Amino acid sequence: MNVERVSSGLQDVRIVRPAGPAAHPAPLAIIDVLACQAPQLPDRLRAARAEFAASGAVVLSEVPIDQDDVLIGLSSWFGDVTRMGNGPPPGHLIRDLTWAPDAGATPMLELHTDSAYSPHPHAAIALGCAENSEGDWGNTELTAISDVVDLLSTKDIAALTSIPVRFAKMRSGRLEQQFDAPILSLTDSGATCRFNPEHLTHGVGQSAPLGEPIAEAIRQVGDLVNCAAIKVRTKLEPNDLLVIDNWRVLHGRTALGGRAARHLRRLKMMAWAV
Ligand SMILES: O=C(O)CCC(=O)C(=O)O
Ligand SMILES: [Fe+2]
Repeated sequence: MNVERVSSGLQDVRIVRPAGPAAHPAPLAIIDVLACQAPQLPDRLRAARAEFAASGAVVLSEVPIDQDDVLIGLSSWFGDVTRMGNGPPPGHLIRDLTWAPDAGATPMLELHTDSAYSPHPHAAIALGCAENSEGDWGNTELTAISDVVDLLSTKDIAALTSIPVRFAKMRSGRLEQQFDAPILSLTDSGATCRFNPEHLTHGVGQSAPLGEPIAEAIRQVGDLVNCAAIKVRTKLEPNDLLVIDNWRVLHGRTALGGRAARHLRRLKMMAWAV
């Protein structure tokens, strides 16, 4: 897969709202407001959405990441922004993911689907970059599941599409949520999957032992998602907003460390707008 960059052209735009305890305005109204200041925005959003539909991921650049309304408005162009599952509880429309050098090195995050343990995993997620680590730290990794399917054997595909496995979410050593489902689904419009090594390890630990066909197929997926020929590694720059289709593209990141702080702003979408 490729991850295209589309400039939003919003670098100098600021939303000015009347003072007072206003609720968030309707997301599409935010886009209207932005388009008055940046008339090229609707065309660029259409281009970004076409790219998202084609490849499952796109980077909108030159986004003022510090403006919550802008993040919510732009993300809503791709799906319904939700607080659900953007926690830990209570969920937030925008969740700040921060790392500072005094936290010490933090291991890599393996390629995964968000909320794989849920009956209906989030449709999409957006990661806005306020600041990022230096060098090879904190790089984003992406793998399209369609590329994995192209390399899987017919036998493994049969096991992955027909045999449910358990995904479990633990919090503080206690089971929070679990769901049994096949890892892979093949439809006329392409492949979708749920795959999360952490939730799979917890889930499989509590369910009946897996038969060899599905155990072997899971090992194959685990290897293939990390195959250098199909995995994309990219570094989010400040003011980038990466939007990922959570059903078609797995995401992860390299380890955190180094001297520079990292700050991403995460939004989650329940349903696709396209
Ligand atoms: O830190 C990142 O780059 C990604 C974070 C992530 O995937 C997550 O919080 O689920
Ligand atoms: Fe994630």
